Amino acid sequence: MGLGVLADGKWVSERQQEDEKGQFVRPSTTFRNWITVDGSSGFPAEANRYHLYVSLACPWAHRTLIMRQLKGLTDAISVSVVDPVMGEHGWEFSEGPGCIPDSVNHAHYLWQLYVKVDRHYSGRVTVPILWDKQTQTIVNNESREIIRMLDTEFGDIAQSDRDLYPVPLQDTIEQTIDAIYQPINNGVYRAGFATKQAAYEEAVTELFDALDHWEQVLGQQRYLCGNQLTEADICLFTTLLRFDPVYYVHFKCNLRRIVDYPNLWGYLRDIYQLPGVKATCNLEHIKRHYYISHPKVNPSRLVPKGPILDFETSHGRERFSSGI
Ligand SMILES: N[C@@H](CCC(=O)N[C@@H](CS)C(=O)NCC(=O)O)C(=O)O
Repeated sequence: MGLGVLADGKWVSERQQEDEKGQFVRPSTTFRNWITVDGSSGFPAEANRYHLYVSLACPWAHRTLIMRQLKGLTDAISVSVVDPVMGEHGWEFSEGPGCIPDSVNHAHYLWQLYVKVDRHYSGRVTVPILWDKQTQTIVNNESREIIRMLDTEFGDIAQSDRDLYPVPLQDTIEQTIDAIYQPINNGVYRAGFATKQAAYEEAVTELFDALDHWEQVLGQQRYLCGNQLTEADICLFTTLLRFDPVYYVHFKCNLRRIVDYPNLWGYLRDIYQLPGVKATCNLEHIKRHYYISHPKVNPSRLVPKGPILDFETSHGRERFSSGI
């Protein structure tokens, strides 16, 4: 059993996800509408209108939860959390620890939401999903775009005036998110889901070259784009958090751990310790999801006990700037 897919509105519990070279291919997401301050897009920013469907295990969905916290949008945007284990029916809702059932659509499986929006939907069923309760549709299911909307389009509804996409840094932020995506955010999956040695080695080499590069950068400045926290940092953080507990072992990304990189490790703790971030980090969900949901990678489905990690120790990164 592997990852499933919708075909003409019907759930199929197995799909091919690598090409003939054994390389993992991630198809692009399909719902790409925008919420805007002025409502010109048809989806005006409003409190209590939008809902996020997330998994606490998923690095892409985790980005949106962090942004919701940092922007002070927890009262305005509600959330459902799927069960960490993706089984025969894909993501599903449950009453397990840390899970929040679907109070909006009362779905049992996540694929039911995609079919509700499009009876003939074909494609992957992924989190995160940004849902519009008013028109009962999926606004967007691409994390990079969802965090941008939460960051820039909610005006006074956002209780924090923190700006993670400041005008002078916008080009740098876009370039940085692009630069980390393929080798790092997607790179761990390219390594872990590769089915041929060459594909795996290429992914791992690119991954560690990129980590080495950002380790250098973070020896000079507090965050990826300078001394100010930006969207790019949220995008990197969710991958780094999962690295030592999961990717190092499960996805065979084992040249080095994040704790072996002094700057990346301090940076990871710095962001973890920002008010609101720790509450979004659930290592139980993270570990259970990966080790149990990918029987092709881990047929025994045993979840390792370790590693012992302390994200709470002082990180010393104030030496670069007082922060945000
Ligand atoms: N490009 C998407 C990727 C989302 C994604 O791949 N989410 C994973 C969870 S980590 C998922 O739901 N996978 C289910 C599947 O592939 O069937 C984003 O950034 O939002």
